[in-house]
Amino acid sequence: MPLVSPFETSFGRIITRDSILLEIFAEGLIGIGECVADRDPGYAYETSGTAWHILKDFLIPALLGHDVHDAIDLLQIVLGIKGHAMAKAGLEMAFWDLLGKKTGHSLRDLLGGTRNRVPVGVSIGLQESHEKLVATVEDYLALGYQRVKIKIKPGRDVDDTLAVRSAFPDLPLQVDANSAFTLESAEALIPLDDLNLLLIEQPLAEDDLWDHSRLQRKFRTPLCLDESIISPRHARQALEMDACRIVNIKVGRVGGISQGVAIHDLCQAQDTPVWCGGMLETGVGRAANLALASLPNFKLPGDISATDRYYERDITEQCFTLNSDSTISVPDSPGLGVSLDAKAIAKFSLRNLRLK
Ligand code: NPG
Repeated sequence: MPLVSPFETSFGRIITRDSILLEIFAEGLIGIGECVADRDPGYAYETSGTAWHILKDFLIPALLGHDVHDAIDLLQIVLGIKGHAMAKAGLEMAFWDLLGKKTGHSLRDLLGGTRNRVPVGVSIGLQESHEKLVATVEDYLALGYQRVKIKIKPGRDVDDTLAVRSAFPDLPLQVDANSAFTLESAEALIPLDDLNLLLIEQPLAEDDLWDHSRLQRKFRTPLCLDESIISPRHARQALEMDACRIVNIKVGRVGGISQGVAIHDLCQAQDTPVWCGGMLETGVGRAANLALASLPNFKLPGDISATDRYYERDITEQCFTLNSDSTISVPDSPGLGVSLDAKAIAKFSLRNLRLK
């Protein structure tokens, strides 16, 4: 699916987005889910290719014909399959949608969400110049977004952030390095501490909890971990060693909605705020993000923007729009609360497989 504008991060430039859409057929109902693995292994090791393989050859065969009562059951069935969180999460999302449709409850209600609309922000990729960056921020503020995240990488860090901060002194602003620094090169980020940022996201490598805790000691600004938090256990360990003070939760990265809820609960018990990350999802994954972000400890705005920030044409019949208070409304029909636009699916489909 072509993005309305290219999205550039420290790990590369995304121009079109691939995703795997899952449909589970059971008891006359269809549950839909989205696997957010990207085409390239820049953000994480999983790709749409590895997810297709793991789903087709392992996860779906393990599930077919089983009685599955809840998400815990589902995760139990796939427990022996190591890793591949995004593949598992796509399947689990389709299961939640099915469960919601069967019981007549929205995903928000199934999860115990407490809000009808959730605060959101916009994530802005690396731009070619400071002028372009500031102009892009301005455009999104004019659309009503009240929180901005910018991407940084070595050599494009403090100056970029300073340009935005100088132009918008009071803007709730955060930066995301997508693991592009080392403990040594992250010294260059120290001046960010004076720019009143909400957080600095994932400066160091994903498998580097310990160095994040060494780095956090040098900053007053909270570090936030994204790539490093791949399970509730990693979240607990990160908090125990003060490797971060805020946690980003992404359904795909943590292996499913129920894992996301577990991390939410764990952080809540320790007074650590969480927020919902985004992966340029289609309307399917966006609906799941909104339901998750309606839980009470999602204290910071999510990377969940309106449909038109990503796609001219989405694959769901519903579009998400920004409310005037920089929130997006959480779907309240059964399950994810979205339905597929068959014509859009036909237009964008690259391949198709049905397993019985
Ligand atoms: O609004 O969905 C969004 C994009 C938010 O910056 C965003 N996502 O590193 O968190 C990230 C980044 C991302 C995009 C990661 C695509 C992986 C794939």
